[in-house]
Amino acid sequence: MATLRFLTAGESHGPQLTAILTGLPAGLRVGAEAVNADLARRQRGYGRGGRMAIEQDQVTLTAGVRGGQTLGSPLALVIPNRDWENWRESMRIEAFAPGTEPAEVRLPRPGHADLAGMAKFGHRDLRNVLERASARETAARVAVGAVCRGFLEELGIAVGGYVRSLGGVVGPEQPEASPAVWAAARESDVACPDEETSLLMREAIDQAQVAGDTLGGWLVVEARGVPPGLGSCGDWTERLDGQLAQALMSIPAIKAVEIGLGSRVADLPGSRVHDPILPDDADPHWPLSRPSNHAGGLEGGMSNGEPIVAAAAMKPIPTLRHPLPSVDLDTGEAATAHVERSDVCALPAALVVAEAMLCFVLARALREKFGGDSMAEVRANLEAYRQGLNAPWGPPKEGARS
Ligand code: EPS
Repeated sequence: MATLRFLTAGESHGPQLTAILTGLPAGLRVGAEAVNADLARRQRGYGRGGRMAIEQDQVTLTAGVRGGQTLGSPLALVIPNRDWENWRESMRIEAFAPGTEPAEVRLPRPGHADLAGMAKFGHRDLRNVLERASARETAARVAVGAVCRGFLEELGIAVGGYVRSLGGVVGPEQPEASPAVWAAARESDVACPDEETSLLMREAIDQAQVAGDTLGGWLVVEARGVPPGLGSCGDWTERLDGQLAQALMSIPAIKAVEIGLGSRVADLPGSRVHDPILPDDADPHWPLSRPSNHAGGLEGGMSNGEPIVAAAAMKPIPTLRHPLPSVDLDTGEAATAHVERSDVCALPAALVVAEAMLCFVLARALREKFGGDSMAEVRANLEAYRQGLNAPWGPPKEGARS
């Protein structure tokens, strides 16, 4: 079935993260090396806490691959948590013997899942909420995204991104969907392609750390080489912009998503928002060009052949070393929120997660449009579609062809 889906399981301090990805065609080259490269990128980043010194994320592929290629069966990916060694007792799978229960977390952190999760699941110990709400889960998404990235690359589609602003420090405007910008961002430990801005961002993180505070920012994710016509205007669930917004918004701590010009469209007249369509015979299969890409590559819920450009705003991490007011759930009295080891800023990591989600959403849309059970079939279907885009477009008018 050409429906791409994935599930993840695993607690932050449990034994491992597990992901299952179904719906890939057979014959896609997959290996731990490419997955581990993205996992390593997600772990880097100025402002991470002590946890990243413990973890060295490495994937094991345990199903769906033979001889370095997918079989067409579900893929299973496992990432052990090295920190599990330190949590074996308090995170044990088996029942706690009476009298050996670990100390409970009872001081909900404003901005975290603690309070709502307690109400929802009926947990006393907030650790039962925070273990899964933790962004540790995103390592599994990055593993899935890396496999999807490999699928996209085989079809000539590249995905990258960068950090546009961090803690209010805004970098200079960057050229759109530029592999050089993506490469420069990969060299920076704040994922910013501009060196001077990177220094200022690091300073902002240092200051936040001293103040016991945390920082967020804006990240940008982009894709080049996406064929027009992915997604659909036919049904609200099929709109690719809606799917992308949901995928990015589902990343922990993301509070806003923009596509193309984003919220700026609200204040501009249509003549300055919409991208003109000009004749241009550089590509015989698509003989037109767009002098601007304010739409971010998406019109009517479909890809339009231009680069996909989306941005996401991450809020500052809610675990504060100088905690905010909260309520002690044992007494109902005013207290300060729970404090535990955490990150000052995880924006560079969130960028890698956002790239992974973009890879997944595009791979799913390609699977839906082009089907196929083997890579050869997918490639042939995509190629036939591209050939069919030849101008003049559209089926011939009745009686126009003899
Ligand atoms: C997180 C808290 C920190 C982060 C963690 C997310 O972990 P710990 O509580 O073990 O110090 O480092 O992120 C990861 C473990 C990761 O792999 O990204 C949280 O509370 O969300």
